[in-house]
Amino acid sequence: MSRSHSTSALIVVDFQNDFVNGSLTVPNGVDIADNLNLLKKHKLFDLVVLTIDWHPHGHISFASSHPGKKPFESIEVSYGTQMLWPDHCIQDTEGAEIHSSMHVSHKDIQVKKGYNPMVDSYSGFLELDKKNKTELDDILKKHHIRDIYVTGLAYDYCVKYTCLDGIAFGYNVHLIEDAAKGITPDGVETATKELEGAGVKLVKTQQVLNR
Ligand code: VGL
Ligand code: ZN
Repeated sequence: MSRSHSTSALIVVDFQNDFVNGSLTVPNGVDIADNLNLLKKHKLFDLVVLTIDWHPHGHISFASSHPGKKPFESIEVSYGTQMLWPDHCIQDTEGAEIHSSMHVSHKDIQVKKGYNPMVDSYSGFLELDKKNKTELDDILKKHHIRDIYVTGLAYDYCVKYTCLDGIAFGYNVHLIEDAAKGITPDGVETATKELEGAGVKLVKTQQVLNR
């Protein structure tokens, strides 16, 4: 942030129509829009990155791609267990657009993920098979970012994996807990323990704004 020594980035994960109010709605997800807008408005961050879940039709994570399978069942794939989802965030559809409750600046950098038909990508950094990186790490490195502040949807999936990979890639990771929402309460509870164990710092929007 501007008042601290190290350069920092705000990362907003997957604040897209299908997660806010669409085929894979995260309960109360829309409620974080106010905090996201506050965090963005105060120009506290050197960089704002918006990750975009960006799936082709027939994506491996869609239940509809696996005959006989239903959303929220899981299957075994080459890289482990894959949870199956309703079709969501299909490239160039309205469901993949950023939800209009969040203000988007022309300076915000958008990073797409999940475009590989055969591999899902929860993390903004790395696909689930841990082979292919997105552009995120290179963008952060280019801007000499050391601290990342992660927000968005869903806490128990893409936010969690982005935080864990952030640690693995060597960043100081802060999760702004009142600027993220999860798919299930149990998922959020388990994720929180895992994230704290991994060294992710949990903070609140007001603490960040007052820094
Ligand atoms: C997400 C499930 C499937 C997320 C993305 O953004 O958390 N969850 N694709
Ligand atoms: Zn997805």
